[in-house]
Amino acid sequence: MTRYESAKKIYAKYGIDTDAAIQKCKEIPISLHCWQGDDVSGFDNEGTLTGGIQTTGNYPGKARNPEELLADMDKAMSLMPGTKKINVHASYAIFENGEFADRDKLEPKHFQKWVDFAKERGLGIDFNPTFFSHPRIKDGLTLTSPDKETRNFWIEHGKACIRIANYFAEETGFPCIMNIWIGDGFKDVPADRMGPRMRYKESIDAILSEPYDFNKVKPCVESKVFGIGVEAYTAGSAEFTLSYAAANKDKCLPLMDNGHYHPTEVVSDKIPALLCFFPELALHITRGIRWDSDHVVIFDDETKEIAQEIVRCNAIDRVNIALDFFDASINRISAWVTGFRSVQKALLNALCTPNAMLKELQDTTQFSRKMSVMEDCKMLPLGDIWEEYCRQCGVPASDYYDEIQKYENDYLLKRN
Ligand code: RNT
Ligand code: ZN
Repeated sequence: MTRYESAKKIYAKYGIDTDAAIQKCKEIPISLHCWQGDDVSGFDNEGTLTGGIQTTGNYPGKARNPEELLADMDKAMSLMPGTKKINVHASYAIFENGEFADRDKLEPKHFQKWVDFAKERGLGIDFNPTFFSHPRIKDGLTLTSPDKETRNFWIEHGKACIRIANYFAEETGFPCIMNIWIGDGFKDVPADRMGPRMRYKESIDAILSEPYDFNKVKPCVESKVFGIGVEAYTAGSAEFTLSYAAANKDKCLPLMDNGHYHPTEVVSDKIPALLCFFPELALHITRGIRWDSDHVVIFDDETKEIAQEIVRCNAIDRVNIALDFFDASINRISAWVTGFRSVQKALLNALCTPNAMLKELQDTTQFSRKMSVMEDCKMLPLGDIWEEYCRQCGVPASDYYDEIQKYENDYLLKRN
């Protein structure tokens, strides 16, 4: 008997069909963020990263242009089991020689290379307007700026991005999740908290007045509790964005980034709360550490619990999963691969959990037994299921770093 066959028997005792779990896991799309590959630099300007986010570290080999970034994404994806989408930021527009369009003037053609790349690989594309790292940000503000011209510039950017998101959906045949996140906020105690939020609300209204088919283009609003340099206040707080999404359910979704809440709040608990009200929602899966929201995702308790809730709530088709982290202190391809695989492990683990049995124990108030079964489940041979899953997907189940090390030696180290 192989290790998989023996593991399969053990899981069967809990009523779990591991073949079905593997099959299901293969089908859940996870959106791979392009911005891990170049420390969120983008291609449209030379300036520094702003908006309250930061990358730290200067590991060699960062992608310097579209060719390198796409090659690196390909390498990373070759080590990831399961279904991928790619997640592109507007600052990653690819201009032909000498050409340039500012963010308010971006057009679908500036993203044609991304579409070609996605189509050749059968991938969907998600999209993000980029409201950071740009000279038109006035005093740290974009859509909330008291200056009308500044606001309008960014509204035009948002509208241009809806048109581009629509182009992605049309070309790839997959819906495009288009996430609105702004870093607007204040370092110190504001004198007016509501004003910027009212302007933000009106600005999102204006962006979403651009026509789109909500089945194809799915705008989201992402909240954040604070950013670097905007410690006292962010306009797009949790209450603001969630209320906006709730009040505009016919045209946008709430997006939760699990690095954007107070440290003892957990997104795993918020998922089932939101599912009671929203047909669909979106996630940025990340790993928060103290003040930072963007560490590489690992196979830790909260990642497992997020996946558990998606599976337990039977919400695989209702939760749009994307990754969002950026670490410049380690091999960037390894960061992508480890993060993506961690979410896959968490999903596989959730699919291999006897949820119906555990729910029954809860509903019949057998809490001691429920606890003991939950603890037993932690010792089940998930590694053997993972091994089989990776085998079927044609990727290594472990030791994937050797492959990355080789790529580093052959390509990355030659970039500096
Ligand atoms: C920042 C938000 C946002 C960004 C990306 C690059 O805190 O999480 O989603 O990370 O848009
Ligand atoms: Zn995010």
